[in-house]
Amino acid sequence: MLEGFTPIPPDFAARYRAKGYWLDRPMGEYFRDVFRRSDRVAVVAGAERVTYRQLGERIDHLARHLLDHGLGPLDRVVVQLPNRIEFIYLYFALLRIGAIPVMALPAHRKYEIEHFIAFTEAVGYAAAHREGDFDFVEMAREIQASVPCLRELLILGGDPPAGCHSLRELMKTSPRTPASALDALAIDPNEPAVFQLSGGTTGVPKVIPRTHNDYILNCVGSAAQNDMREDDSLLVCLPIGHNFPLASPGIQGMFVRGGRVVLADSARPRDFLPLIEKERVTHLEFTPTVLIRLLHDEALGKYDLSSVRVVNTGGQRLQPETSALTEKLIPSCKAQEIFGMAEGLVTLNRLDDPPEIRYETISEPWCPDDEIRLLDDAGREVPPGEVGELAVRGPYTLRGYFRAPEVNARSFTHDGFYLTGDLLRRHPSGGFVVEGRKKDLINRGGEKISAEEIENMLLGHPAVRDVACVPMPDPVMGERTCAYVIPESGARPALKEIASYLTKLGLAKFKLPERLELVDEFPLSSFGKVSKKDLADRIKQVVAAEAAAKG
Ligand code: J2J
Repeated sequence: MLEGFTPIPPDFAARYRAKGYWLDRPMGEYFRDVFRRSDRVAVVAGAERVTYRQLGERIDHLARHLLDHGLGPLDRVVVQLPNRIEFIYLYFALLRIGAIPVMALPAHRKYEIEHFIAFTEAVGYAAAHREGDFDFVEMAREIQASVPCLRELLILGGDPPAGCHSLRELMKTSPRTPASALDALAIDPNEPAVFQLSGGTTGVPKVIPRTHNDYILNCVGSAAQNDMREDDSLLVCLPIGHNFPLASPGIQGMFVRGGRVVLADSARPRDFLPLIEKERVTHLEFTPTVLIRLLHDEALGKYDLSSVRVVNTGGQRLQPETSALTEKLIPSCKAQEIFGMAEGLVTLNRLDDPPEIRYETISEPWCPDDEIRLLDDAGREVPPGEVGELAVRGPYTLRGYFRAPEVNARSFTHDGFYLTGDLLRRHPSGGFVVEGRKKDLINRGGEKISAEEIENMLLGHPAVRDVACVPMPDPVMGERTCAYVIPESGARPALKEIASYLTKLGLAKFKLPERLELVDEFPLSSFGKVSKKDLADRIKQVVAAEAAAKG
């Protein structure tokens, strides 16, 4: 077993196998067979249409190149590619050789990427050459100077400088390793297949190991609940490496069901609307933020969306009003909320449930062996109908973050339930309702920002004596980050200055505070800790008063 990985204990594993949840097949081999069995179109990416069989061949081709470069089972490769076909080639090629893709987001910058590479001891990094005026190759070189394990740079687009491999070139040139080497690799399906990243609550993002066994189940189960069929097509406009568009059910789920994946590299309605019409897309996966933008975009009425059957949202609570509006403006569809987490558990509400239940709840897990408890602060189960912290144990939920014994000690119960930090209530219909959360993060349009991470960085600013970051309500993003700062005496730091300080440290832009409130002291809770709840309530009131004043 990979050092630092916590497997599911043998008695549970035996049960999950006996019940057929775990297939005991490596993901690369499983998807090899998925790609071989069909000549239908699997992916539409720009002008390219790639069939299942072609996809399988190209993935194997790239996988052989990866073996040529000395990559192999359990090697980590940080993947930060945009929504292009090369993402799909590389992701599945890494799985094919048992190497572990570490799923970074395109928005991450040096601060995050360097941490992922150093922490997972990644030997490879894959990225676009440039995005706007940002040069990822230059960033990778800087990281290589301080993190020597990073050996292989796999670059998309541009003309990569010496020492980097161009993904497009690799697709064109012949690998040395024979095709037969792929099926001869020893890959244990109980080992981690993919590292997801937790938007998390700790100072640095946590690494989530997903095994071959659990990640196949994750997409097979959620695709069935999502009513994906062979004639269907899924639009992917969220960052494809995120657990939702990747596997819940996402592209993995759509491939298992034999349908088509349509890649969009922008989540702007005007960019993806023409694709929905042209490709007769049936399934959309959005965050509520993207959906709200779409519903209020005047371009919506200009396109034929009558092919759309299911509009999924996940990452944040979908308000019942938004579900109703979605079904009104796109009458062919049903809005289906997904409540999921990179750590495992995914629930999708049932498409045949009446609207009152679909709009209100996140239903129940589709897997009968997802065990759910709602706990009070003392760790006891709350009475039915009351709000408690969601704790979950099951065949595709992690038993420990990678190399994080201290975090694990507080994130799991002694009997292996993962403490999600989400507050849920059981609905009389049997499903669950998300009521809030107790974890210390900001959920900005579905992107999770750890308050502690930003606070730790801001404490290094010379004008900041103390800082507390809290969510500030926002009609479109759901939440944005507000930083409450106690300045050093005589200092009056401005928001711009703080943002440019964090940017210089290499922090991703979506994590920058968007409001700064200077205060003399923080309200304290009864334990004497900073009361974030009071601060969050305070900014909520301020924002509401400002909105009222504006009319
Ligand atoms: C309220 N909060 C939600 C929802 C996630 C599918 C969909 C989303 C994610 C995801 C995912 C929510 N209502 N419908 O991995 O497979 C919040 C919860 C949860 C956290 C997980 C998937 N859907 N959330 O968002 O790992 O707080 O995964 O614990 O990024 O998002 O975040 P993440």
